[in-house]
Amino acid sequence: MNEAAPNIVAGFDVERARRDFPALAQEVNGAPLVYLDNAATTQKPQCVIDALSQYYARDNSNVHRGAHALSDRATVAFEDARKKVQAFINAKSSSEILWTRGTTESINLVASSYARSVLTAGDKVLVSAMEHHSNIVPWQMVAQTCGAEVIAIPVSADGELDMQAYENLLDERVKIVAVGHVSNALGTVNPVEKVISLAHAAGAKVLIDGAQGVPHFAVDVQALDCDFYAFSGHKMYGPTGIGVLYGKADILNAMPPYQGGGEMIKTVSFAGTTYNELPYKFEAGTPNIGGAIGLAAAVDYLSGFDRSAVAAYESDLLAYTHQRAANFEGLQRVGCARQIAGAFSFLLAGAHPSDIGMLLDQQGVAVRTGDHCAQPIMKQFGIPGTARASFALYNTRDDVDRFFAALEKAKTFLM
Ligand code: C6P
Repeated sequence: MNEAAPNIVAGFDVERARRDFPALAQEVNGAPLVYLDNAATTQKPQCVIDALSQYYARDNSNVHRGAHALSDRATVAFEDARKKVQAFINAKSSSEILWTRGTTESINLVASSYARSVLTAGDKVLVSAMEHHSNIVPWQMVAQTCGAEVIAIPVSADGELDMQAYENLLDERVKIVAVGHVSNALGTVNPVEKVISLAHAAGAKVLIDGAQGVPHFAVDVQALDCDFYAFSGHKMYGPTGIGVLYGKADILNAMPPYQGGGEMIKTVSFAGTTYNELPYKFEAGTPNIGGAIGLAAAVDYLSGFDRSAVAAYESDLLAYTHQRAANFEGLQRVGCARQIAGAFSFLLAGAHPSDIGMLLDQQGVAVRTGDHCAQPIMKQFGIPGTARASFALYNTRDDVDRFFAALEKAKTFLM
């Protein structure tokens, strides 16, 4: 560890946390792994791996269906997981927690069901110019079918939402505002409380894409007063293939179902079908039972920490990264918003981001390169993409030092 590196910051013991993640203790290309691709997906703590393997080893069964002990056990664990997620984001009721495959499916659900039923020709959906494609394309697909428009809220050269332009865009034709809590490409933390209150004053509903928010700080959907909040299990130490859509009960109750099939119905006949109550109305087919149980283990894991201590630790790490970056010749930060979480996007003069990624990987340092599924903001900045180091609670100043040492070495090949 770097000499100045605090092992324990604000009551959070990072070395202890690192021991929970078996994947971190490996060498890649002959060097100890420095995993800085956490915005893509985080590593999993042993308790999540154990929850998954115990479920498949002992309790594997379908839920809400079987008349036997294993099905009862699986159903109890699956519904307990929903309650854990409810408490984790402080939703009013567990029926407001819908299981999905992840953020992408959560947003598609709202677009296909809610947006399709409310949008008419001339209506508008506002998204920010820094959104992930998952929070742009589903709205475009629906807007195309009904003559509505998807409009980008401008973003400054620093990567901040232009709140004045946003206020100017809000009129009675805006039915939906969809904004990321934290940008995966730039790390910008958006002022979502303000975004939500302004949208509500204009009569619009708000979806917050929390894919990069939930992993870094505590989220309270009632305090935010958002109408929908979407996130993925795999970016918050849980399994892939499981995610959450939170929605206010009155809105979800009024929405048509998303997919048809088993579980989402009350009665089926050729004369007509009636639908199940929340949350099952939106959960057609056999769900990802193991995934939900694994996600509950991740919720338990995160909840075992003082979340504000972890957030302070991560923000100290990012500040240290920015400090080192400022003294690194040829490095240009992409995204310099006043409030940043999780991600550090950058370019090296004269080097293509994918070459940076490859040269870092050869030294055991994992980062992501490319447009990060955020082509509109890359286009605005006039760049094809960036290299991105993204952080989780188990990263250290030593990781940051090794990252810059590897970057220094890469530079000798690139420039
Ligand atoms: N961002 C990244 O490396 P899914 O794939 O459904 O779990 O999440 C999609 C998604 C939606 N919104 C934001 C803000 C995201 O960051 C992501 C996923 C990954 O940045 C993969 S592109």
